[in-house]
Amino acid sequence: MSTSTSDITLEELRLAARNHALPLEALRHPITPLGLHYLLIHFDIPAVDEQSWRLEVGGRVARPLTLGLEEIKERPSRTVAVTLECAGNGRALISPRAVSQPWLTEAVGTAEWTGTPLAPILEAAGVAPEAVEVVFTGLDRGVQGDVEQAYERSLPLADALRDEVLLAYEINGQPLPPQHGYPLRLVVPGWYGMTHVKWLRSITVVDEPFRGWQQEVSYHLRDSEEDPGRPVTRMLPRSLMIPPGIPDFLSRARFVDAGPCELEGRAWSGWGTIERVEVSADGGRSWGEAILGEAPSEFAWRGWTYEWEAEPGEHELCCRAEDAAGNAQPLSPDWNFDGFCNNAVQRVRVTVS
Ligand SMILES: Nc1nc2c(c(=O)[nH]1)N[C@H]1C(S)=C(S)[C@@H](COP(=O)(O)O)O[C@H]1N2
Ligand SMILES: [Mo]
Repeated sequence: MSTSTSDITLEELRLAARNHALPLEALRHPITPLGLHYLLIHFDIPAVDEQSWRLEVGGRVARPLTLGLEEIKERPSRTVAVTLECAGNGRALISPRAVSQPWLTEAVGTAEWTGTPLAPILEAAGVAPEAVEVVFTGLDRGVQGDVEQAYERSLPLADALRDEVLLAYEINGQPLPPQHGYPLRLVVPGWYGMTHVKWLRSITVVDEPFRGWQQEVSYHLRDSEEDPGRPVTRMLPRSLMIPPGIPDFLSRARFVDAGPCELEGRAWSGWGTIERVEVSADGGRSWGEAILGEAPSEFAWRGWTYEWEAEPGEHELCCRAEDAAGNAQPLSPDWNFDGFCNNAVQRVRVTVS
C-alpha cells in the first residue's frame, strides 16, 4: 500500500463511489434504513446460485457439516441490533494517508441482523481439542497486496463461541441484499467491520493461527510496511452528530439561525457502554456534557442530545465519546501506516446568523 499527502486520486474516488458512507442526517434513525447503511466491498459482489449454495463447516471437527439456507433458517433464530463501523473510517483525514478507501468519519451503520447463533453449529460439528481459531471464507475473490485470495478472516475460538456471534440471513427484517452478503454473513457484535465476513462459503476450524492476507498483513496498526504491528479487533469509541441547519452544496459547511439549537447524534464503542458524550462549539477548547439516550441493544450506538445556544458568528462544532472501559476519542488522529482506527473527533463548520 502506498501513502499520499496530495489530493484524492481517481483510484480512491472509484473506490469511494462503489463503497458509500452513511449520510450524516441518517443518524436520526436508531436503526439505519436499508440502503443508507455504509458499504465496503473489497473485490466484486459475487454471483450466488441460490439452488447450489451450501455452507461447509469443516477442518478440525469430528463431524463436518454441509448446510443449505433452509436448514440454517430452521435453526433457532435471534435478532440483534448491531453497530458496524469500518476499521478504515477516518482514513482520509490522516496525513500522510494510506491510498485505499478514503473514508471521512461516517463509515458506520446500525442494522437489526437476524440469524442463527454460530456456537451451537460448531458444537454440532464437534470442535477438536487442538483447535485454536475459526476461519470464515467468502465467495468473493480478488487481488490485494499482489496476492490472489478469497476474502477470509479468522477469529480466536473463544471469540467465535461467544453467544452474540451470528450467522445472519436477514437485515432489518429483509433477506440480505447482494451488497450486504446474500445469502449468509458473519456478525460479530463489537468488532470492526472486516470481521463480519459476507457471502459466507465455508467455516473452517484450524489448529494454528490463520495467516491469510486480510488477517496477517492487513488490519494491523503498524508504523511502516515492514512492521508486523498489532491486530485491529474491537471498535474504539466514536460519536457523530447530525450537522445542524442547512448545508452549502459543495463545502457541506452549515448555516444555522441564531438561538437555541438542539444538536443530536449517536455514539458507540466495541469495548463497553458509552458513558459520556461531550460537545464543543469552539473547536475543542471548551466542552459541555450531552444528555445520553437509549441504545437499541447493548451492541448498538447510543443516542445523545445537546442544547446549543447558537450565537452569531463562525463556529466549529465537535463531539467526543468515552466508554465504560475509559477509552476516549482524541482531538487529533493517532497516525498508523494503513490509516486504521482513526476515531479523532468529528468537526463541523457552522455559520450562525
Ligand atoms: N466476503 C467479504 N466480507 C466482507 C468484506 C468483503 O470485501 N468481502 N468487507 C468487510 C469490511 S472491510 C467491512 S467494513 C464490512 C462492511 O459490511 P457492509 O458492507 O455490510 O456494511 O464487511 C466486511 N466483510
Ligand atoms: Mo472495512
